Amino acid sequence: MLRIAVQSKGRLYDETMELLSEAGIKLTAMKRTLLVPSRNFPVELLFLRDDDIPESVASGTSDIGIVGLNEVLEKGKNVEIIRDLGFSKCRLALAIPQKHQYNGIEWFNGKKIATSYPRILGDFLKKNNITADIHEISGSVEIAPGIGLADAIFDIVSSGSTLVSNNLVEVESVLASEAVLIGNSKELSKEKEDILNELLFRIEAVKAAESKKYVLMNVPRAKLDDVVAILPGIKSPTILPLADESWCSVHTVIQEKNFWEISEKLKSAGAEGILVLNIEKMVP
Ligand code: PRT
Ligand code: ZN
Repeated sequence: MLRIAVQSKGRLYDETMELLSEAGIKLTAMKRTLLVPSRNFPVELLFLRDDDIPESVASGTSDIGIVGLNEVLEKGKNVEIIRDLGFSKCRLALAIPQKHQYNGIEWFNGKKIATSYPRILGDFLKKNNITADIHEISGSVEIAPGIGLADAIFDIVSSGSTLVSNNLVEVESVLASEAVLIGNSKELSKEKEDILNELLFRIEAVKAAESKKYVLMNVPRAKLDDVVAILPGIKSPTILPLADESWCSVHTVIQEKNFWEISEKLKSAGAEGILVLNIEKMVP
């Protein structure tokens, strides 16, 4: 049985559960107890506050964990990043009141900065030879300058709207973060290692499918070469006959981000009835 530490509630929860579910891991009735085993895969989930996940993994209480990179770096525990998971993307940034003129990082010399991330901020300031007063607070960091508690803040930013509504402006982006899968350096038993490898294989299949679409279209046989030349398929596209022998059906997989550009070219090359489908998993 492999134990995975996950956030019990909060911003990481939904997508963590979705990823595990897409990897085929079903839980026994989710009563939101602390430790929930899967009913079809040899893992159990330990539900924790995100702050406690790095320590739980470092100490070996959990074998692996899913948590924000920001939390991993701030806690400074002895854990390894196994892979990026691509969700809960955000950044840790320095922000100052809009009314100030900012002309470079020296602005922060002698200033008081409120943050919940004193370690990451301390390292950043040191690297840039800035001497500032780090004021650690655990929540509502963005209101600190407005109430005279600090001159600036160092906090998580996603859309930036929290900064705007507190009359702050981002001036230095320090760390790009996202959810990561972490493990510890302790050697896993053969049994746990096999489970982890199977889990990673499944995560790989889910992630590989995420950015891709299955595309099918009808193409006049006479235009087939032109259409195939446009398609950046995984290998070569599948070509199936249609009842009308002068036409065929072409199936392939493309990167979603390329879809609009390619679909224009396909239409002008003669493709019709282009269908785009989601792919659930891609097993290499
Ligand atoms: O209770 P627990 O300790 O488990 O949770 P928590 O309250 O400490 O963390 P939680 O659930 O708020 O966030 C968990 C993780 O989500 C963080 O550690 C980040 O890795 C990630 N994440 C992604 C974010 C955001 N996006 C985010 N926007 N964490 C916080 N925010 C905050 C941001 O600071 C701002 O105050 O959300 C607010 C809205 O952001 P804007 O920029 O979109 O306005
Ligand atoms: Zn937390």
